[in-house]
Amino acid sequence: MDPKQETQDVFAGFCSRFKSFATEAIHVGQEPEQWTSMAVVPPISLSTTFKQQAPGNHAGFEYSRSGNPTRNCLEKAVAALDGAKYCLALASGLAATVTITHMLRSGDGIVCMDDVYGGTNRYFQRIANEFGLEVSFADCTKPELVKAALKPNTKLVWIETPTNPTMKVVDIRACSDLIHEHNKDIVVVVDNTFMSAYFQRPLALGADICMYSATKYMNGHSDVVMGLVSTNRDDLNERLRFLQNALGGVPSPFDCFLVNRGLKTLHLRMERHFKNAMGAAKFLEADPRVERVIFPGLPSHPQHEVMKKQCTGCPGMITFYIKGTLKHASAFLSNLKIFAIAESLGGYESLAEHPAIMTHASVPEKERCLLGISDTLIRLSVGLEDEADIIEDLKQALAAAHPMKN
Ligand code: P1T
Repeated sequence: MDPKQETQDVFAGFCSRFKSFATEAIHVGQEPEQWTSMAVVPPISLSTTFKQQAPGNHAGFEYSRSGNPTRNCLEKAVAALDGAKYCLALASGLAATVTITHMLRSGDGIVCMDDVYGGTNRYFQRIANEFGLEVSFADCTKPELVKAALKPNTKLVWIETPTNPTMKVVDIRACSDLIHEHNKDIVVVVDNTFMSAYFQRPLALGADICMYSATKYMNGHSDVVMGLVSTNRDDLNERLRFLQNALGGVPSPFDCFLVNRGLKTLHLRMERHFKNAMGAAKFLEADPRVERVIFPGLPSHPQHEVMKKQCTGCPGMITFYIKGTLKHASAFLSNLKIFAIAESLGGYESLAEHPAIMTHASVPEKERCLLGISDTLIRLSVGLEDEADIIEDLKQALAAAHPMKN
C-alpha cells in the first residue's frame, strides 16, 4: 500500500485535526520581538530574580517562582494548543495534581475515575484522604455510576481517558454535562496525558481543567519531568496561579525550554505514534499467544466509537494480556530488544512495562484485580522507530515467551 494512503486510513472516522495546530505549536508565545536580542528560539532565562526600577515597579517579573520568561513562552504555547485562555507549568504531573487538589478544603469530596495512574491513585488514597478530603472512585465510562458517586460535598471530578493502564475511554462531553447539570460548580478535570493536546481537547468537550504529565508525549523525549494545567476559567486560573507560587512546585527554566522545543514536533510525533501503534496492535490481535489487546484505535475496543467521536487520533499506548502466567509475561518483557523495560511512556523510544509490578504496584492488590491489572497484563508505549522493526521485536519476544507455540 502507498505509505501516504496507509497513514490516512489510520485516521479514518476520527475528528478532523485542530485547525492551525502545528503553526500555533511553532509560533504562539515564541515571538522574537519579546526579546531585545530578537532571538528566534526563546532564551533560557536562568536568573532567579529580576531588577526593579523602584520598589514594586518591575517589567513583569519579580522572582522566578512566581514568573519566568522561559516558562511564559511554554505556558502560552500550551494554552493555544489546548484551546485555552490560560496554562500553568508545574514541576511534575503529580505536582499539577497536588496543586489542583489544593483548591479544595478539608471535608470536600473528590470523585476519581476508578482506573488512573498508580501515583494519582496513591496521592488521593494515601495523602488527600489523610488531609480530610473524601475521595471515592467510580467507573466514569458508566454515567449511572458517576451520578451515584456525586455527593453534596463533591467539588472535583477527576477523569483520566484513556485510563492508565487498562485504556478505558470516558465520554468527556457526556460526563461533564452530567456533572455540571447536577452541580455547575463541580470542577471537572481531565488528565490528558495519554492523548496530548494534538489528539484531544477536553476543554472544548466541557471539562473545566485539562492537565498533563508533560513528562510524556507533550515533551516526547523522555528527558524532562513536568506537569501542565490549562483552563478557560478566570477564577480557576487566578486560584491556580496563586497556588503555583504559594506551593512552589514549579519547573526549571531549562525544562521549560525543552518541553517548549518538544511541542514543535508534537503533531509529527503523534501521527507516527498512532501509525506504529496501529500496526503493532493489529499484529498482536492476530497472534494466538495473545489473549486480548486493548487499543482504542481498534474496532474491538469497547469505547472505539467514543474515541472516534471525541479525538483526532490515538496515541502509541497499547495494553494486552499475554496468554499464560506471570512467567510468560516476564519472559516476553525480558526478551524484547527494541522496547526497553521501563516505566513512563510517550517518548520517541518504545517502552514496555508490567503495571502490576511496576507503575501500579501502589494500587491495593484487591483493586488491581477488580480493574484487570493482572500478572499477564503488559503495557506498551510504542515509539517512533520503524514499524516493521517494532513488530518484529514483538514477534520474537512472543516466540521466546511461548516457545512451544511457534
Ligand atoms: O510522573 P509525573 O510527571 O509526575 O506524572 C504523573 C502521571 C500523571 N498522569 C498520568 C496519566 C501518568 O501516566 C503519570 C505518570 N505515569 C507514569 C510514570 C507511567 O509510567 O505510567
